[in-house]
Amino acid sequence: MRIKKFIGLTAKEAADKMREEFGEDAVILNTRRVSKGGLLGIGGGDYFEVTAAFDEAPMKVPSQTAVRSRQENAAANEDVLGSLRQLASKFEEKRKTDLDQRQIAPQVLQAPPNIGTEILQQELSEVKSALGEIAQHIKHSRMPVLSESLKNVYVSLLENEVEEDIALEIVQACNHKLSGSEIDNQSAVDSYIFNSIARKFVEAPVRRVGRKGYVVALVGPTGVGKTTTAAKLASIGKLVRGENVALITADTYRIGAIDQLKAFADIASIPLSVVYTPDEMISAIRKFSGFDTIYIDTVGRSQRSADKIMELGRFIDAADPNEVHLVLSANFSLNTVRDIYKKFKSLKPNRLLITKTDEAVSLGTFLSLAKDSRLPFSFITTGQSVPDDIEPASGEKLAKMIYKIGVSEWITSGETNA
Ligand SMILES: Nc1nc2c(ncn2[C@@H]2O[C@H](COP(=O)(O)OP(=O)(O)OP(=O)(O)O)[C@@H](O)[C@H]2O)c(=O)[nH]1
Ligand SMILES: [Mg+2]
Repeated sequence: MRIKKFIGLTAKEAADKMREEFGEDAVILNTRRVSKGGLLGIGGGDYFEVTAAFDEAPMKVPSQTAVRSRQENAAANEDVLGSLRQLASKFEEKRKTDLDQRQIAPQVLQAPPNIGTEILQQELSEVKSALGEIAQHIKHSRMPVLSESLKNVYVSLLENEVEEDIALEIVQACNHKLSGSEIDNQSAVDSYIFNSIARKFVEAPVRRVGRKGYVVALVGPTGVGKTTTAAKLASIGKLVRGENVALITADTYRIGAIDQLKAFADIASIPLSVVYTPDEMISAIRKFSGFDTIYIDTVGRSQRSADKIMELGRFIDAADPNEVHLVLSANFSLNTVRDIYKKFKSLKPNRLLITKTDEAVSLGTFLSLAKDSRLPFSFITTGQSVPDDIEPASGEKLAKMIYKIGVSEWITSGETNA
């Protein structure tokens, strides 16, 4: 997707430039008038700025229903664009008149605000708000023909970083499943949407109790919180579940990495082994085989260095873990998350673990990863405190973090009362 700003003396001129370069499929994300002084912001060199996005990826073949709804949307957008053009020319006329007046009688316009300027100001703000509404319509151009409540859900999902295809799938299934009266009932819609998001996450299999020498390894890019999470998991194992736990670190690369885990292991009285080679990993696993759980912290690797990930793979193979958690920060973009998953797949992760959810705006991105990988999510971490800031990642918990801007909030804020 390309995003670009187009500038013109009028909104129409900026939109025309956009269409010339991006074609008719471009989506306007924002339209604004940039004021450079002058009376009421007019006549001082103002210009219009249209921010637009254009998807360069090849189009997927849409379903019949999607084709129909897109055709309807295209027609609706044409209307909307027509209105936009009309408003833009009205705005342009007003601008010209004002400029003319300024040339004829500058002394009048430089006078203190009077009733005339108040009316002008009011009209300008009406035009501005109309332009805002139109931009909002165009922004969600793929929005299918849906009831008001489902439209709000769709927009809310997109704003929570759920991919457009997944958001469409969720609202269309809801539209299909619920009866007419249920669709008008906000809590019925909310509960359907919430449950369908929760069901998209696979539950992690339950570990068999009483099995000794269970090995859990954490892998992932640099700085995501692997060491902190290993410390949290080991402390909970020891303090909450009363297990015999041991720690192994294979991070002998980063300065201070060993000291970081050693300081924690000393305080928590958990044995720690530092391994420099895959052979030492085999020995350490053997040494701790009588322990209930062995947690392995590994060196952070950039997804861009395939050879370093391969080298890490030799340590993981030597450990032969029961669980390999791919640790990802909630702050990552969808593209980054996809790239990391692709590159770390060779380490055969069988769990996904999300850190730093306390810093993230939304977890919608992870719905896409759940779909691509079909892997269960094990834990989410919610802060830096060891061991408090960690929770099991149930489907409900994740759904709550994705569908958190409930439609009910929109209604109370008055946005859907029109
Ligand atoms: N806000 C927040 N910070 C976290 C969380 N988990 C870890 N951190 C912080 O993230 C930073 C990096 O944590 P580490 O545990 O050292 O990360 P790492 O993945 O082991 O890093 P490398 O070993 O360098 O790859 C530290 O400042 C942690 O306190 C979390 O859930 N929320
Ligand atoms: Mg670390």
